[in-house]
Amino acid sequence: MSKAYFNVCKEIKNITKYIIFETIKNLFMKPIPAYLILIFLFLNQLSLAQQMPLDFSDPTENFSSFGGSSFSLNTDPENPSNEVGQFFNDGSFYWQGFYLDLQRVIDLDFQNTISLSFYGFDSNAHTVLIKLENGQNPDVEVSQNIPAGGGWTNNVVFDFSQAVLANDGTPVNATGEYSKLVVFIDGGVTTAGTYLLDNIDDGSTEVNLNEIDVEYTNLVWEDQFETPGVVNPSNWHHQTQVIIPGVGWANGEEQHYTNRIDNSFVDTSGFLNIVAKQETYTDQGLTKNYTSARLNAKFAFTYGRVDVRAKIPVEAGTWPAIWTLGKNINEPGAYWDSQYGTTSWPACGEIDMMEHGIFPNQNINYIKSSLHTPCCYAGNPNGGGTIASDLENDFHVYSLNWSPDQITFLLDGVGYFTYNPFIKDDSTWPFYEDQFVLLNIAMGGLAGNTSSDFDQTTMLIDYVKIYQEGELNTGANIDLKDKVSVYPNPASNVINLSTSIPLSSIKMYDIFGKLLLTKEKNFTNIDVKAYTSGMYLLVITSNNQEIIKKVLIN
Ligand SMILES: [Ca+2]
Ligand SMILES: [Ca+2]
Repeated sequence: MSKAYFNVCKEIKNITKYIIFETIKNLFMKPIPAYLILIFLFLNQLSLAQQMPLDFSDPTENFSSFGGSSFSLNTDPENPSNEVGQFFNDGSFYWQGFYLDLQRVIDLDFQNTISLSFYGFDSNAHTVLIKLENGQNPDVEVSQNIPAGGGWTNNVVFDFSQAVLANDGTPVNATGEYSKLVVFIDGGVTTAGTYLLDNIDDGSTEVNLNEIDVEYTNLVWEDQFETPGVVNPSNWHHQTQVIIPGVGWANGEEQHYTNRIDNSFVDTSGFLNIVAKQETYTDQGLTKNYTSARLNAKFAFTYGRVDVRAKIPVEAGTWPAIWTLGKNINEPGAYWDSQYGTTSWPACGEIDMMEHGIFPNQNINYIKSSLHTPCCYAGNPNGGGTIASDLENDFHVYSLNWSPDQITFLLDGVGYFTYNPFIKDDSTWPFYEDQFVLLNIAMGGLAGNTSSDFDQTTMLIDYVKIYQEGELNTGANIDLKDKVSVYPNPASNVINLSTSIPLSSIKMYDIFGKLLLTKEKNFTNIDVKAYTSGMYLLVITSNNQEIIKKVLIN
């Protein structure tokens, strides 16, 4: 739904390629041929966020591979009811490996060992190296020998209190959280082979990643669409000014948005109707083949829950959406632009609660939720989808639960995707300022063509409700950890804090416990330019409760 101009795709590819090149360079400590970078780029897009421990019973426990290796799920040759991971090296490269990006991090402060079971089809001795990346601390690794003999070797323990730094081999008692698990089997030699791994265990227990972390129960804004006729102008703004002058809307879309009652109205049954029609319509010097409506809520908020009960159209060529944009978006014609429009898309942040119709390879009942931020936008943003029952005929409740620490999307009260980047900074997490809800149906463009007999279609919306924290919830029994986020982390110049509750003090300590600063006002940021690189602790106090956040200054 965003301004996903096609020319940004090239830029994204270049940025992605650079990041991946740097990653690979760090992995191998030397430049590698370009074709490997392309393989890595391709596979990188397929990687799925996962959590430990890994027993391969879940088909999404799917490692990505690089350097000529490949990963697949298989069954245990000694136990047909046990799923295992199969790791294949073709022997073409010294450092063939496998990785998994973890949505829930490995925490070495909780347990500093990782264990696994290894199966060799051959009877040779092997080495397995586990490397942890994308952490609070530098990358670390531990290697273990698998004795000759073949078959299963169970409970091989990798002790990260005796790890080495991946970049120079310095021994280190590794600590902290890491979000990427990398496995090399017989790294450093060009030996082909097929191996099985199972029960990769860091001592943690799987959790429901889509469980919401903060319950928002205080209704702060709603429209139940109970007054038939025009859309309530105190709640909604009709956004009709095209965002690309002389062209129209983004993504090759073919509609004009109008403020006519033909395209949006409240019916006598209590539903907002957004109507997309096929008609020739000229506005702003542009003639389009479709009209529709795009509504901006005249209410913006930071953190909370949005519930929208709606029935959405599924016809080919239609692109219904329920979503939010930053109130600060610089987009002439948007409701908040003239007063607050300082920030370009995607730096303003975009949260797509529900989009339908632009995923041609998906089931007709597939809906997707996506985040657009400076790190990740257009083509392949962070997101996740689910399949609803009978979208065309059933009302569903589409929900967004946005806390300082995570954004969870729910369909009919059941979470199906959570965005929770390990490092929250302006590139991954512009979601610490006001957003506002948008409702619209776009036509054509990424949604493809309509059928020849298309006349018009309607999105029916029963209500839009926004909840925030209740007064009672900000009292003594809050879980402070979920209420305060610190970003960027690592930081070089400034550490920002965002919070939905009042703070009373922040104290910063070095790792030896020496108090470095105390703040009792202006809790929005801490200037850290003067501090040397390393780990520091922030002790944040609210209502006599404390939370400790580890921050890395580099
Ligand atoms: Ca298993
Ligand atoms: Ca209603």
